[in-house]
Amino acid sequence: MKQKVVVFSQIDAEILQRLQQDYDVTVINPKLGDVQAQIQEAVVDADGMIGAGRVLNASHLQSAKHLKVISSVSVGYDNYDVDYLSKQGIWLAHTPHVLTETTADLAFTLLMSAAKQVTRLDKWTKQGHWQRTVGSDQFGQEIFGRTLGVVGLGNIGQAIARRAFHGFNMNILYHGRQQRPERAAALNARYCSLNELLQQSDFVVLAVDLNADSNQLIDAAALAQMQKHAVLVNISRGSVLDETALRDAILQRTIFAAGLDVYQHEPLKQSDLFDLDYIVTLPHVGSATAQTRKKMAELAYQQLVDALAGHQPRYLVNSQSF
Ligand code: 8YV
Repeated sequence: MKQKVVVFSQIDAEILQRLQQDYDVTVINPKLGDVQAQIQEAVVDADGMIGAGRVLNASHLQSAKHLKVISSVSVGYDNYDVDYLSKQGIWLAHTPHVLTETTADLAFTLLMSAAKQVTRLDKWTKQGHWQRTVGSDQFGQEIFGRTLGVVGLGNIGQAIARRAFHGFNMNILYHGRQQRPERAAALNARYCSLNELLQQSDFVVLAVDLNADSNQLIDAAALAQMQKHAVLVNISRGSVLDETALRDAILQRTIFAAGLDVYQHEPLKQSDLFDLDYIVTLPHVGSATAQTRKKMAELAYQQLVDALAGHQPRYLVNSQSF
């Protein structure tokens, strides 16, 4: 009898086909109505789950009596109740490393777009406002040789800092729950308090995991520490940043601009952030290239297969043995 797998979000078509060859697959389909109810029903005799971007906690999984593994097609795992999964002896696998460079590229794209006001000036030019040599209203910010503050020198934060250090000769500051001396040394990076980072940085990039310590970390008080020419970039999770406080800071011009790829509520169909020209908004596309999403799906597939065969997946969030 085939093991049962629940696919709880859209995944790569070729990977889905492979799963359907070897497992009894149920695909959760939002078009069929209440997703939570579909998941609660589908997991009753499920052995494994694969997908991303959905909250999965006790209320979704309490009927799952045979579940061995959730293989997430993501590096972030704040949408899962990890403690609950561990107590139930359910492995949670995720997909680090394969998306690091792609996401760092996107972060730097946001940094440069916000610094040089690409989206605002593109709109300005196409609307025919370019009547004479540009003035200070069209000026951007210097990047080369300036100071980058990375909040969270994890794999992605380190990759962003590498781009800044080697590509733009930037001075690197970083903050996080722990110091990373081996990573810092290669970048001539200096660990400092969050306040010092906010006060000293020309660019602040949020690259932390979302957890109890980082939730709403960048609030009005934090933003008030930043310099008027400073740029904030968020590619971590939306809840790390107080979006209302950011809106106020941009309107009051206490910071220059921001680049956002993640939001407190996603997908973001409408927001009062959208009418602010000094904020560049992207739709959570940090890892969104065909190549990287394929690598993520392949890795998540392999970790699911390994777990269902009784082998510990390579990248476990809750790596302790059960
Ligand atoms: C995922 C991400 O595509 O990997 C992550 O943590 O944020 C993205 O790369 C997204 O989480 C899927 O919903």
